[in-house]
Amino acid sequence: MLKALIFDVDGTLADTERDGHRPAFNAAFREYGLDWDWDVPLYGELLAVTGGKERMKYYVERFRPDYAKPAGFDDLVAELHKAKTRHYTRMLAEGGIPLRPGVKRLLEEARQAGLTLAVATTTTPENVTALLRHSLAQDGADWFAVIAAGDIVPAKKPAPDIYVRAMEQLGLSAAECLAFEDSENGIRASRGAGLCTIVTVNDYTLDHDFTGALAVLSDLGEPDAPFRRLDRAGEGEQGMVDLACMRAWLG
Ligand code: XBP
Ligand code: MG
Repeated sequence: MLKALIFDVDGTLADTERDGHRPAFNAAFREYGLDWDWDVPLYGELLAVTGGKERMKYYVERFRPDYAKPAGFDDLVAELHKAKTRHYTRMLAEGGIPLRPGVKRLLEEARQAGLTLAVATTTTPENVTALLRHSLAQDGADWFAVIAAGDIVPAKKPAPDIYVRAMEQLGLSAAECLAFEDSENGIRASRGAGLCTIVTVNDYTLDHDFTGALAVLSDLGEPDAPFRRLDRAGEGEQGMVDLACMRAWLG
């Protein structure tokens, strides 16, 4: 019995990584006088690690053996991350990043049908509320009964913890929820929490392993621009993810 939809944010609700988080990181690096610059392909590699602070540390370890870490490096990373969040939320407020095809339509339909909406993401809570306010609706954050985000669980995706936390807060079991993800780390987290998962891919995640997905799609689809189904079970299928479609896939 489907009662709630739980959404990942980055890459799933909107294509925030390449033209949102990435330039926001670079702006923070410039602000702090660092010569770090994350271009589009490098950022794709860095996405292997979820969480902005964790990603910066991974970059230094893996790509900058020349960089001499100062004493209090963790504090510097925390400061850089605050600056990055400031740049990112400003970018959203200034022009925003549009929601992906079908997202607003599905959220509206689900609300009208009385389904509960939730978020389970690695990103910082301010980033989620800014995206929902500027790209969904002024009261967009209020559409969601639960926003589970950022550091509230120590183990980030691919660990299932953030989904487990969201379901605890919803008071629902995995059988009553459906997850939406865009990445391999994301589906490992949602499947690890026992959730059926619909995947919408993006340029960074096209080649990821989505074993166990209910369906892998180009996007959620709109009436005049249907999704293309990419997984073997339904390859070639076209349509629009709505309640009837989700229920049919869930059987
Ligand atoms: C999102 C992330 C985040 C964002 C940056 O992953 O990996 O790290 O890139 O957010 P997911 P912060 O979509 O799987 O939740 O800088 O706020 O951590
Ligand atoms: Mg994602």
